[in-house]
Amino acid sequence: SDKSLRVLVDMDGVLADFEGGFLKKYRTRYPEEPYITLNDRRGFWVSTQYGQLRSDLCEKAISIWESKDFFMELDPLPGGVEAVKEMAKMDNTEVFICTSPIKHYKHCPYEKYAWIEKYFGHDFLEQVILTRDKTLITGDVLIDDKPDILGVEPKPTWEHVLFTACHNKHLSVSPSQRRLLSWYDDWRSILDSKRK
Ligand code: UMP
Repeated sequence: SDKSLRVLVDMDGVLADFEGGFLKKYRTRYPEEPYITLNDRRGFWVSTQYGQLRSDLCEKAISIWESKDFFMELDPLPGGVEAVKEMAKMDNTEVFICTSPIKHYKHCPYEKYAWIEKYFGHDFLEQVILTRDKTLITGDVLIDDKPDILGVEPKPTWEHVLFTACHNKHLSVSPSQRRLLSWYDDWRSILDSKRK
């Protein structure tokens, strides 16, 4: 068992509190508009559910994460930074943060690097993968809160472990799909089960 395990860890909704940060800034910027509590969130796309609430709220939602400082000011999710640091120190374990930037590129890619530098340090920027297609990235495990991770590669190398989030907690996933309920759940066992 000297072969390295490669773990890909998603950022928004797994390490950084995208949903909480969104709701706080949306309510501050649009105090008179209706909103969706985290408990009532369904579906990965915030903009889709806001658009269903009222059609003009789709673009108002988008305006929040397209704003300067949105990604930079996201709070870390409980236990995530500590877990990734511990993982990165384990023998035979490579960790990469694998995250999809929005196409409005003015702030998001810069702020994602700055966030990772702030919480993990400058050297950890070596571990960052920005891609809109995670199926192209080779790894043993991908820890991600998006239920359907699709792209041009029909057979990705990784096993997708679904990280529980407000928008996916009610989903009944296929029996073969494993979940990580939070960073206080047993991520070490998931990694050990993949070691060769
Ligand atoms: N995002 C949207 N619209 C939404 C919700 C999220 O564009 O309704 C963005 C935020 C992240 C990206 O930049 O999508 C999701 O990236 P991953 O978590 O899949 O890496």
